[in-house]
Amino acid sequence: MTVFSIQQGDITKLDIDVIVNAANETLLSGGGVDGAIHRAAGKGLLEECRRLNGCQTGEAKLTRGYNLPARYIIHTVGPVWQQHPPKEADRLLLNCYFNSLRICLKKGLQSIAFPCISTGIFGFPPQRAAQLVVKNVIEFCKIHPGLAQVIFCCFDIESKTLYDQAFHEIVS
Ligand code: AR6
Repeated sequence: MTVFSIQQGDITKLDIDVIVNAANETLLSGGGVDGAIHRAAGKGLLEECRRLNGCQTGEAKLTRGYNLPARYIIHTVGPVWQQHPPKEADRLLLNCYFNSLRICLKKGLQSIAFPCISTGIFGFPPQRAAQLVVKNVIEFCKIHPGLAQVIFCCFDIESKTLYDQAFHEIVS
């Protein structure tokens, strides 16, 4: 059975098998959580990312964690909210989560932490994302057992409140 938790804080500090990066299609670093992960992981990460030839929206790619406490990083690219009809943006956002979880299952990685993908610079409405993500990630893990722990790592208190609400709506 998978244990889910919602935490507030900096994802780069988590000592866990995998943290997920909300990257862009170049995988060559940017601002937000992407910049924080590259700063904390060190130069080796950018060198490995250069060899990956980018990543399409909704897809996900694995690298080592370098100087992070996390052993691995999964880089995924969320949708830019303004560039898609809402239902298509939902589908692409969920692909980021599902493809990241699939990599963990395939590699036997037990614990993963996600940031609130696309809800910063990429402009996806945070409440819509929280409700969509919590419901569908829980469902995915029921259908595909094998992960021990999934953390939703919220940077700010507003995101954490939205995730707490979404979680309670589902379990109540
Ligand atoms: N730990 C956890 N969450 C964080 C951290 C952190 N250290 N820093 C920020 N967040 P964003 P996006 C939260 O903008 O919307 C980059 O330039 C943040 O508060 O990082 O997917 C990439 O290269 C927000 O809730 O990612 C892309 O070009 C969430 O992480 C673009 O931004 C996502 O915000 C991706 O935009």
